[in-house]
This record gives sequence, C-alpha cells and structure tokens, in this order.
Amino acid sequence: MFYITTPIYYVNDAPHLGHAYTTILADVLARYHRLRGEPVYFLTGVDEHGQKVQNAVRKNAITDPQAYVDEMAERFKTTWKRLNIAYDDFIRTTEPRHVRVVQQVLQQLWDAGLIYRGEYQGWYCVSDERFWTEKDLVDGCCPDCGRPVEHIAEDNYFFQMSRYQDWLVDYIERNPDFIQPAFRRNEVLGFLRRPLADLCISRSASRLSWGIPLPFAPDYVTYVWFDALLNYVTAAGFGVDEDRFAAQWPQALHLIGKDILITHAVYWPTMLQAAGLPQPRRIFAHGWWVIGGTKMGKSLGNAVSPLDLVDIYGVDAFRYFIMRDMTPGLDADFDAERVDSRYTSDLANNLGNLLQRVVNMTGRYCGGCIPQPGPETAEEAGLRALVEALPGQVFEQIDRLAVNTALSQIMDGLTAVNGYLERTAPWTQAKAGRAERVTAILYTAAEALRLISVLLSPVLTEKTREIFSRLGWEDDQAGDGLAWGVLKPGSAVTAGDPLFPRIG
Ligand code: ME8
Repeated sequence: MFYITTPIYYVNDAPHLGHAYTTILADVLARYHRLRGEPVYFLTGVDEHGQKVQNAVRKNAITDPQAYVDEMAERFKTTWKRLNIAYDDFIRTTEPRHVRVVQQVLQQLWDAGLIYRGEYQGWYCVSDERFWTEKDLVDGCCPDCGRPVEHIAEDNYFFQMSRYQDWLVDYIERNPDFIQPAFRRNEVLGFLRRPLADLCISRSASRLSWGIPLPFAPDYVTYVWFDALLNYVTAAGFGVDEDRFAAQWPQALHLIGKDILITHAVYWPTMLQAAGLPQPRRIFAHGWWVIGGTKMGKSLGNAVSPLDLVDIYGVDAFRYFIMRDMTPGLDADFDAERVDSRYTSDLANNLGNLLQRVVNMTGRYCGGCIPQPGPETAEEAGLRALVEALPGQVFEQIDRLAVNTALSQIMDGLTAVNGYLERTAPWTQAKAGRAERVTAILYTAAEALRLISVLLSPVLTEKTREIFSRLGWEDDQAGDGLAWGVLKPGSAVTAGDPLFPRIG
C-alpha cells in the first residue's frame, strides 16, 4: 500500500504554484505507483480553521465562516480538477469525521494527564499562528515572516510535548529514512538539541472562535496545527475502520514544503506517540519555488497562478515543467523563459516530432498500419535493450522521489529513439527497396515510443493518451504496458496536428 499525503492547505486564498507543485508531485508519485500495480491512497485537502482563516473571513466582511470555507474548498477542488489531480480523498477539517477524531484524541490525552492547564505568556505571530519566545524574536518581530508580534498572557491548555524529546531524538536516529532529505533530518536533530517546550494547544474562544472546541473546556478552541495534523489519521480510517487504519496508516508518506518541517517532524510524532499510535513511514520536505530568491507565496504578493500557465501551455506541459525543473528537496527559481524552452526542446521537438515522424512514415511506407516486427539487427536490439531497461531505472528514481531525474532519463530515451531513426534512416532503406528493414525499423521506433509514453503517462496524463490512440493502441491497463512488443501489427495509425503546437 502506498499512502501519500499533501499538506492540507489554508483556505485563506486561492491555490498558487507552490500548492500546485506539492499536489502534482503527490499525484505523479501516486500514478507511478498505480502503474506498478500497487494499491494507492492519495490524500489531499484543506485546513479550514485557525486565525488565518478567521482573518480572511473578517477581511472579506463575511458573516458565515462555513459558507466562506465551503466556497474556498470548491476553488481548490476546481483547480485540482483542471490540473488532472486524481486524489482518492479530499479532507476538510470542518467535516464531522475529522472533528470527531480531534476531540477523541484530545479527550484521550486529557484523561491520560498528558494535557494540563497553565498560564501562557508569549509573543504571538498572527500570520504564522505561532507563539515565539522572547529570544526567538528578530528585532522584536517574528523570526519567520518578519511581521510584528503581539504579547499575550492568558490561561491555556498544554500538551506535554517536552517529555517526548529524548524518545524523538532516539527515534529519528534509529530510523534514518524517517525524515528526508538527510539534511532536513539533521536540521530537526539540531532543533532538538535545545530543550523542547510543551505545546500550547488551545486558543481562547474569545479571541479565536473559529476552531474545534476542546471537549473538556468548551470556552477554548483547538490550536490549528493540533487539529490539522490529525487529518492524516482521520482519512486513514482512525476510529471508524480499524482494519484499514492498521494497514494504511503506518505506510504514510507525508509530502510537505520545508516551511512546515518542525510541525511535521516534531509536533506530529510526539502527538502520535502520546496517543499510542504508530509513526508515518516517511516525511519528505521539498524546497520552495522562489522568484528572484524570494519565496513565492500569497502573503508576498508574488504568487504565480497555475491556471494562467495552464491556459498558455496546457495542463500536461505545466505538469511536466514543474516536475522537471525542481530537484525535490532544493529550492528552484521560477523563470518563465525556462518554461518556454522546456516546452520547445523536450515536448514539441523530442516527443512531439518523434510521434509525427513515426506516424507519417508508417503512413507512407507501411500503408498506415503498424508493420510486422521483422528481424532485428544490432541497432534494433540495442534500442530495445535500452528501452526495456528504462522502467526499472525510472521506478528507482521514483522511489527516491526524484521525478526530475526520472523525466530526464525518459527524455534521454526519446533522444535515443530519434538518434536511432537518424542512423537507420528508413527513408533511405525505402528508396533502396529494403522493405523488411523499413518495417523492422518502424515497428521498433513505434513500440519504443509507445513504451516510453507509458512511462510518461503519470506526468503527461492527456497527451500520452493521444499518442496511444494515434499509434492505434488502446491502453486498457489490462496487460503489461511496460513490456516490449505490445503494439499489434495491423493496427491503424492516425496522423494529426502537432502534439505540442507552437505557442503564441
Ligand atoms: O502550511 N514553493 O498551509 P499552506 C513550494 N495549512 N511549495 C510551496 C510554496 C512555494 N513557494 N508555497 C507553499 C499550511 N507551498 C498548513 C498545512 S498540514 C497538516 C497543514 C506548499 O496553505 C508547500 O507544500 O500555507 C507548503 O508546505 C504548503 O504549500 C503550505 O501551504
């Protein structure tokens, strides 16, 4: 079972390129695992409580927060639909199934004495929804976003996170793959060298009413992170479907951005440990899309809308670009010119032109039907071996979450098919009347293109279907589309417009 999750996004604004990146990465990984025949559960969703959302409600002069979050959740769903995101579950934290889990876990920890009431004094950053200590502040402002902070003193409820510090350090050391990439794991261990404080998990309802009430103190609502993190177990069937939960939950792979590493790698494991639940299998923190060195985001006003790019390049090219141009784990600079050059070199030329050549030559020399494979020379055997080795290499990269490397290998495969056609020159063979050579070459090229396109299908979800149909192959997913020799001689190929037309 492959259980993959994205962060649940705040509904205080429309999704931008950063949200699209994490969600497409999860979708692509889910599709690769499905391609391999594994059962997959892909979860995404939205985080609907907390100060940010309440502020957005106020800013927009809306009276009913639920109506606001309903509308915003739909916006996320509509965007994901346009981006061909095939999730299995979309969780919303205002759903009864989730509220029940949050209150159940709170009650359990309260009954076990792991939550206590005490006075809280601290500096609160409204934007980040985080309390900071005096020494965390930078020039009196939030060390994370640089905004002014508010001093707050009030009674609150605390989760005894500190008692799990030694356990957590030990757990991370014993499970080297738990937090990835390795430098993020070291960052968390560095953070844990300082004493870990208890976690304030409540907000006074007088200040923040938009949240899940504490079951043992209804004049308080649950701190948004304590609420949000639990979505991952809610969706896995916690408390309702114990068999599914036991099988699914420990397989979880949390895909997150580096901005939410500490909440996922410190708060969350200690919460699970306190509740007597197993840990997720891995937490992978990717880097940020930046523009001129600054994080792209709604609060900075430099967010790129994924749908604008989809309007220009099409959904497949957009998916391809953001998967190809970010090394997971590292930051990547968003540059519109690079989108253009990838589109032209990788998609229009390497892939699109190859399809055009294969289909046109099959029309001209083979009566428009996939020919018989014919005897192989060293050229055919060489290309076949290269293409047959590709799925193994690609899946190895997918297991490392290195989709960019997988795509680069796939592009090398297409370059090899183009090079093969140049060297074997079926047009020359046809002039010389060597019909058997022509059919052997065209079968090999068409089959190589088909198989490589199967490997591209998790990213190019629409164009690959077009390729299959033009090659006269129906991908019914019944057989092994990654095996060599699947194209049936005699199937009709279809010519058509360029797969990736010139832009503008
Ligand atoms: O943090 N580059 O929600 P959020 C890459 N609700 N990814 C980016 C990005 C960028 N410039 N900007 C955002 C929250 N992201 C909480 C999560 S989970 C239990 C609760 C992506 O709407 C990235 O995945 O601020 C990041 O972690 C996430 O959006 C933050 O989304």
